[in-house]
Amino acid sequence: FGDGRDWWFAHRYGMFVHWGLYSLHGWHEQEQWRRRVPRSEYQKLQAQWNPVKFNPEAWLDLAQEAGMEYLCVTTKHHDGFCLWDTKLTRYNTMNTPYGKDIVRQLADACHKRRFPLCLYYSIADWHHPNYPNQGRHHEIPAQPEDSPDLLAYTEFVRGQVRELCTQYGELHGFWWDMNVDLHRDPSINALIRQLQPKAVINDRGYDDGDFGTPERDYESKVDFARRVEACQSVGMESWSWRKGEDYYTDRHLMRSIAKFRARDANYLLNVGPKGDGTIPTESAGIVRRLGKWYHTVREA
Ligand code: JFZ
Repeated sequence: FGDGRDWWFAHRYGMFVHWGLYSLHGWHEQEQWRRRVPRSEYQKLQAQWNPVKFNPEAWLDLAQEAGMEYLCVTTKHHDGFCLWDTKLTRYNTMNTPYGKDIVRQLADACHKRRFPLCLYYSIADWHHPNYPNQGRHHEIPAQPEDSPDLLAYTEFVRGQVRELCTQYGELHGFWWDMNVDLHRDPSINALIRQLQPKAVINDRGYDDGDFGTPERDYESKVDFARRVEACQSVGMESWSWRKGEDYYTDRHLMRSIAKFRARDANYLLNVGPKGDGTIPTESAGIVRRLGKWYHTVREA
């Protein structure tokens, strides 16, 4: 890049975190859609959000122990629930029994130890009345109480991006997900670039961004002519914590990480904390064991 984003080439391995209301049930981050839970039902989870054991230092300790060099966390997944003190919707962590800003705590902890922080943000939104849900892939059916308006929704996204890029200090990345509409508005990435010059931006947003984001099933088709950041969950079924999850073997994950590292690509290994804020022992164990191996690879 030849600018502030170059940190990314020296930090190849990061921790991805999927965490939100869905973590309370421990099934899947797309529970609302996959189980066809009515919105009115699903949003009751807001009254149960109280992750009293959440400790950003513990997450970062684990990441650093494992040789990971940056963090990327879901500020808003498809369910629309926001983990920060947003003024643009009441569907956020402040209006819960917990009542505290998660992104604030993570950002403070990251800045204190100079650990790069990237923010995941889903454009698909199963809660916002302006998001034009039409029942396409990764969308719920149109809801009677909705007022679909893609341009109004885009302004909502812009406002949230502005909050995230101005209220939490330095960001090192913005990780878009699921622009189902393929609505293109390059001014949104331009805003991020203006406010956060060190932030790398992936290709799932409003333009092609800085790099491609292949997932496990797409490894063979990866276009390494582009810059790449692969992402992979430790669990086989879910990105968020799942009770009784089948975890990948260490060997499988090592091969995957090594494959991308050998191509000078970046890699996000994902864990899903439980509803109480702790990272499940199985996931933490995997991350730790891979870390022992990764330290030897990195030095080599
Ligand atoms: C998306 C989400 O739907 C999922 O819940 C998770 O957050 C994951 C990281 O991202 O799923 C995708 C998005 C894009 C592709 C595959 C799964 N893709 O481009 O291959």
